[in-house]
Amino acid sequence: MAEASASKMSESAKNRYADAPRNADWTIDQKWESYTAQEHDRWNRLFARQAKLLPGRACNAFLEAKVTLELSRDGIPDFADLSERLSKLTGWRVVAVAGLIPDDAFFDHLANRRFPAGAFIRPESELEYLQEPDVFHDVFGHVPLLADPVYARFLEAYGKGGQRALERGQLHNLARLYWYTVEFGLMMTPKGLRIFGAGILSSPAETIFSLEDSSPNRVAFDLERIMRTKYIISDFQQTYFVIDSFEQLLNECYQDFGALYERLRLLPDFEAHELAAEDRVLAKGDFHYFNARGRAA
Ligand code: HBI
Ligand code: FE
Repeated sequence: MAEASASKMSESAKNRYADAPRNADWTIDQKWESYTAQEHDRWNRLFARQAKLLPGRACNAFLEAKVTLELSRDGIPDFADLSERLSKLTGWRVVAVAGLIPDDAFFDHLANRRFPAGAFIRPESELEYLQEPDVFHDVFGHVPLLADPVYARFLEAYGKGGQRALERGQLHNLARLYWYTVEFGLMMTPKGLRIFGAGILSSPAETIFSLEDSSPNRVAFDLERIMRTKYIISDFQQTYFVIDSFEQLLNECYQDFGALYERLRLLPDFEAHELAAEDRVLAKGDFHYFNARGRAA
């Protein structure tokens, strides 16, 4: 009994929304007025660090939306206030959740242009990296691109695709698409590589690593290849996939996934560090960062 309460304690100590009463769709009340000065200050410090690093590294759509959505306002955004501005642009709204929610609820929200964002902010001790998506990862990392009309349509389509993948029992294939684009995607632009993945946009270290380190592979986006590629959740990516545009991402995903899923069933997976014969390789990684840490490579 003691351990359980201790781990529960650590969960709710880290995330004061862990025990918040929730609705049937897993949303909770953000209770914006309950944020303390310390929590707003932590957001401001996380924001200031990335606001300095991202110009010249994040894609234009992100940098423009950060301004349009007035994300530079002081402190943690009030989701109702932010949703007023966002919904006028693309119909997307931001709804508060306590943390990860069941896949079916998650996809239903995306399919209806509601982005479920964690209401808690990471503790000082986990400023650099945390597993659970907190308000900085979700709102600073994911929300700005929802102001881009093409990306907004892609993520809604992803939500609908997720519901179908769940029914087919092939969610793991679709989760890889989310991971290597929505979370860790790069984009090739006339000015060079730019970031659009939220997991990178909300991480100072990976912002630099993903664009400038010689360790990882960088491979041109290929939907089937990505759906066959395993991923690591506890370290930088060993392979980054690069799209040409959000239009490409949307068009590639407007196909009959049923036939694709059938093919995937018969094809072997790729490890996160592997290159495939059919890859259009933009950069072959030398893996020095991963080898130095004794990671598989
Ligand atoms: N819940 N709040 C939240 N945020 C996520 O990113 C999330 C989730 N539940 C499920 C999930 N992601 C993934 O399993 C899907 O992307 C596959
Ligand atoms: Fe995320």
